[in-house]
Amino acid sequence: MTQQPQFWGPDFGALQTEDPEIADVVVSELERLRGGLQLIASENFTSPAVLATLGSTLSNKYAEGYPGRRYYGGCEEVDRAELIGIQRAKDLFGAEHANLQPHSGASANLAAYGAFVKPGEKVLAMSLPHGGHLTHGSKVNFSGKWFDVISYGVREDDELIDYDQVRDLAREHRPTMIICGATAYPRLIDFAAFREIADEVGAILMVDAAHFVGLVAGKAIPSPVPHADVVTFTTHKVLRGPRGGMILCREEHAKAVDKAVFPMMQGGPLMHSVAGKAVALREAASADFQRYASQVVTNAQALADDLAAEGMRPVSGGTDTHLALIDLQEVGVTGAEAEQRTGAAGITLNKNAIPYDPQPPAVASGIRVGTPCVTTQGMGTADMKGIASLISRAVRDADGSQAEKIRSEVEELVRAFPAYPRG
Ligand code: DSN
Repeated sequence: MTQQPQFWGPDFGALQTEDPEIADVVVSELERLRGGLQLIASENFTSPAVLATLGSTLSNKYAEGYPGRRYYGGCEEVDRAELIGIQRAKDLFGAEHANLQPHSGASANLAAYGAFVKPGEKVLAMSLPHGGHLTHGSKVNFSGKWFDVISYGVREDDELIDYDQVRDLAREHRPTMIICGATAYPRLIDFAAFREIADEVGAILMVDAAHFVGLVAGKAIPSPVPHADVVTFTTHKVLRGPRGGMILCREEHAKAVDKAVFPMMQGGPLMHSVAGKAVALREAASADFQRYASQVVTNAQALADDLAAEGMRPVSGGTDTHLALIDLQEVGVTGAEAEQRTGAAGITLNKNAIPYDPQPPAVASGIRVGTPCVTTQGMGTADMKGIASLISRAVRDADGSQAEKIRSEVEELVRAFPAYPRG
C-alpha cells in the first residue's frame, strides 16, 4: 500500500488550544457565513483545496524575485507553484504574460501605474461615484495624489458609459493611460471601443477586471485580454480564489510589469497565496466553473428583475454581469438604512452610491447586490424571487419589528444550500 504524503495543517485543534479567542472568531465567522445570505458582489466562498493551500507552510517562504531568479535559497518548491500558476493563467485567459504576485487588486493597480505612467502624468478613468474604484483617481488614494486623473462617467438618461465623453476627454487631455473597469457597473464594457480610443491618442489601455474576471474565465462574458495592454484583477471575487491580485499583459510589457510588482512596489510574494491562485485557476478552467459563471449571470438578472417587481429600480434597467445596483430613492430609504436593516435580518449587502447620487457616499441612495456566493451555494433563478422578497421586506422594515421573522426565513432558505457543509 502506498503511503499518503503527509500534509501539515490546517490544524484547527491546535488553534483552539493555543488561542481560543481567535479560534472563536474563526468559528463565529463561519457560522455567520452559513447562517445568512451573502450578497456582497465582490465576495465568494473559496474551495477547500484553496483554503488548504492558504493554510500550508508555503506561507513561511521568502521568495523575492521570480522563478529561477530569487534573492533567497530554498525556493525550488515555491518556484514550481508559481510556474504552474503562470502557465495556468496564460492558458485560461489566452494571455502572453502573467504575474501572480500582487497582494491585492489595489497592489496590482499600483504596479500597473508604476509600469506605464510617471508621477504627474495624465490618466483617464471612470469616476468612483459612477462606479469606478478608489485606485482609478480618487483624491484620497495614491492614484489621485500622484497622477493627474481625469474622470469619465455614465450618461444620466440610460446610466451607461458615455463613450463619446471618453473619446472627447481622451482627445482633449491625451492621457498616458486609459483605465476601464468598475466596481459598481452592472453592464458589459465595450473593450474594443476603449482600444480604439486608446489607439487614437496613443495611450496604454488598462482594464481593471477585478469584478468580472471570473465571468471571463468561465466564458460567460467577453474577454478584455485581446484588447488591453494590461489587465489587472483580484482573485477572490467571482473567480473564487484566495484573496489577492494578478496581472496579465502583452509580452512587450512583461519586463515593465514584473519590475513594477517587484522590486518597485512589493517585497516578498505571499507564496501560499500564489499557490492558492494556481489552484483556483485550475478550478476555473473546468466545465463546472463555466456552468457556475453563466448561472451567476442568470441569477443576477433574475434577482434584478425580481427586485424591480418589488418596486426597487435596477440602475441601467438590469445587469449583464454578477451584480445589480439598486436605486432606493423611490422607496424612500437610503443605502445606509437599507444596509443596516437587511443586516439585522441576516442579509449581508452593501450601500452604494448610484450615478448622480444626491446623497454623500457614507449615506448613498442605493445598494449593490451580487450573486457569486449564493450561486456557489447552488441556488438558481427560482430562489432569486424569494431573496428579492426578503430584501424588500427588510429594506422597508423601518422599526425593525420584522427583522427576527425575516432572519428565520433567511436561515431556512440557506439551510437548504449550506455554505461549507458540515462534515
Ligand atoms: N472592495 C471591492 C468591492 O467591493 O467592489 C473593490 O475593491
